[in-house]
Amino acid sequence: MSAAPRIVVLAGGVGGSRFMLGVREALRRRGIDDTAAVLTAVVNTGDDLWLSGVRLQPDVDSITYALAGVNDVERGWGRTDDSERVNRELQEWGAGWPWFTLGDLDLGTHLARTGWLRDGLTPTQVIERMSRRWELGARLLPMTDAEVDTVVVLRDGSRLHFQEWWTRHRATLAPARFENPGIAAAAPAPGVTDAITSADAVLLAPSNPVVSVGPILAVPGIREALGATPAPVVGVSPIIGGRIVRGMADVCLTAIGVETSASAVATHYGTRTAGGVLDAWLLAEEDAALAEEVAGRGIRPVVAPLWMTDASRSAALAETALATAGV
Ligand code: FO1
Repeated sequence: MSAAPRIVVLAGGVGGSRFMLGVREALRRRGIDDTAAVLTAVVNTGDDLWLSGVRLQPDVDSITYALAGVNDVERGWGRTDDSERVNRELQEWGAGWPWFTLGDLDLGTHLARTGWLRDGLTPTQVIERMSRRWELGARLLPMTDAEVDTVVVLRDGSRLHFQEWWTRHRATLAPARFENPGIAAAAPAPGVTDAITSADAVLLAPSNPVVSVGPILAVPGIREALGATPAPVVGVSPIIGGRIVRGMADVCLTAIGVETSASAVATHYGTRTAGGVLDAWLLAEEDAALAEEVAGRGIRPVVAPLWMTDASRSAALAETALATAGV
């Protein structure tokens, strides 16, 4: 392929950020300077929430901050070198959630976003505007402009926002299911289906299959675009050696009846030849024994090192994903 390949990544927060950094770096190593012209992330917005009058988009912000190099790498969310003066003041007022920290710099992002939303800009337009501040080297699109924040329904029928379940209860309350109210009537954000159907490769980041990639696939039209695209669709397992890499995805998988294994997640996504979304699946070397099972589901297994512990490993993984897609 002579022209730079057009790549679409379906992405959640931490796994999505690291993988996007890897794909951007892999493209740069191929001599592609204007990566923003060819690399698009379709980002989960199911984690979004309103808090203290501002709109938060955790996965969008994680990816933006990571690509800008201003993210708090250790914590996995928010800005590096942030302070919490405003947060303490909010606590004094009894506003917001005592278990949920809003950093001062991060709050600047939420205030700017909320102001523009109130001015009538769509989330897509706000993200486009926010992407201009830094050289991100990628185009970020929300999966949808509709508000479809994830609700966790517990076994006793009570309902709570995903962020309360995740950050306050650390996913210890057994969920019966996850819902995204309004998603059945939501549309993909402008540009999403076009990006997928005109891509040369579509990659599923190693993000939470249930609450990150799940909501993206649940937006009517996105699955169809994945089914229709001539581009190969390659997924990266978020499970390494039978364990989740970080976060509490295992609880989410158990809730929807999927085992925490690289092959079970591939089976959950399914093969494109039978209404699923995958052509190929990258498994960790630790899970090489599961490759045959994945192949048996009609998905091409590719065994590769999956740990994204530094920029060079992330780039190598991204290069393997691109090569698997034939670009
Ligand atoms: N995660 C936490 O565990 N505790 C927090 O106080 C917290 C604050 C926070 C603020 C802004 C933001 O964008 C993300 C934040 N996160 C926090 C991360 C977030 O809750 C989740 O890790 C993701 O939504 C899951 O992908």
